[in-house]
Amino acid sequence: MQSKIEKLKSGMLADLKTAKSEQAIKDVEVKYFGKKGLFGDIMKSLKDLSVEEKQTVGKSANMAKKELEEAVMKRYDEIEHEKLSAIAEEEWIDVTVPGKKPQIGHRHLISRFIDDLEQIFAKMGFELAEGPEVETEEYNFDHLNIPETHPARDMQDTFWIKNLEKYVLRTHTSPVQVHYMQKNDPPIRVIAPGKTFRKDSDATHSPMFHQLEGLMVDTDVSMANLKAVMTHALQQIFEDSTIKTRFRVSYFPFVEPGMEVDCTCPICQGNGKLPDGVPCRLCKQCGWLEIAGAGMVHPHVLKNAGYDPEKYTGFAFGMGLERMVMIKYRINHMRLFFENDLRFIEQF
Ligand code: FA5
Repeated sequence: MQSKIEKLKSGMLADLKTAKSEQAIKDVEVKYFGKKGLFGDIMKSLKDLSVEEKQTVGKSANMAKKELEEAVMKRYDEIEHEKLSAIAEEEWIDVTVPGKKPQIGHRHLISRFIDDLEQIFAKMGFELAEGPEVETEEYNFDHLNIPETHPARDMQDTFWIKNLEKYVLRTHTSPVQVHYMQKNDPPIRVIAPGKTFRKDSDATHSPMFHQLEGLMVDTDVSMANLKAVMTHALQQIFEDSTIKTRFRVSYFPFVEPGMEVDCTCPICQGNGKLPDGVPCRLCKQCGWLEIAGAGMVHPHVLKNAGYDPEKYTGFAFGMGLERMVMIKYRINHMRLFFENDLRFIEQF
């Protein structure tokens, strides 16, 4: 009987050794400890033994069972360990490898320039105004004193909205003047930065570009105010307090008188040449750069907005923002702003 127990024990230990999965261990358990298992057979045969034999054989049978149960638990642990080792082998991570730095973007150069302008004008008491980019012909032209037959409509070659008669992509930010004046009473001091659209495309012109409109209306606003605001703003923009401005007569139907605002070239300080005598390429040696259109708000425009032109006067100006950024950062082609080449964008 003793040798039977020993044989059964070594048989079960050998089976456990070859069991390679949890299910295989369970099968071994059933084979030996199950209802009809081999261990059960031995226990059943105990009844045919004498009392003394029953005691010794029963004792060694129980000890063998206990040992085998421990062997089963140990085999389960081994299988679990093998499983985890295989996973660790396959899915290991080298925590010493340096991490990949996430690429952090930033706002576009033009957006940041608009932020700066908002700050500069806010300090002079200018609030922000907005208007739609898809504009009616009425606001883009008529309210600004540009009638249907006026040559200015040809000057600003326009994108018309298909199937929406009389709607255009605004060609300038000036319509915001009228929208704002219709909704607000004087005194007014606002700027309106935003996108504008024209059928243009070359090194200094793009079909979509940005302008910043300025408008100040009160009972006694004069050109002196316009000059002071423009000069201070340009000195802040180019971070150069020696910048001077000059006004040249020009024509915009919505202002009277109308003018172009020039400022001294921030590269050659208005000298036309650099300190070492090299001719200034930016201003083409003339010492001045054209920066904005401006003028005193035309009485018809004040009237279209519901203001009494006998009582109120105002100035307005409109700057092309890409042009100013090109001057400030020495950028030589407008296309660079909008082709989304990161090598360009990341420089700023
Ligand atoms: C105007 O658009 C007037 N609304 C400005 C104005 C406002 C005058 C208030 C008087 C009172 P102009 O067409 O000149 O003006 O355009 C102003 C600026 O926009 C130009 O000096 C130029 O810098 C910029 N600009 C015009 N067309 C383009 C374009 N296609 N691409 C980039 N910038 C442009």
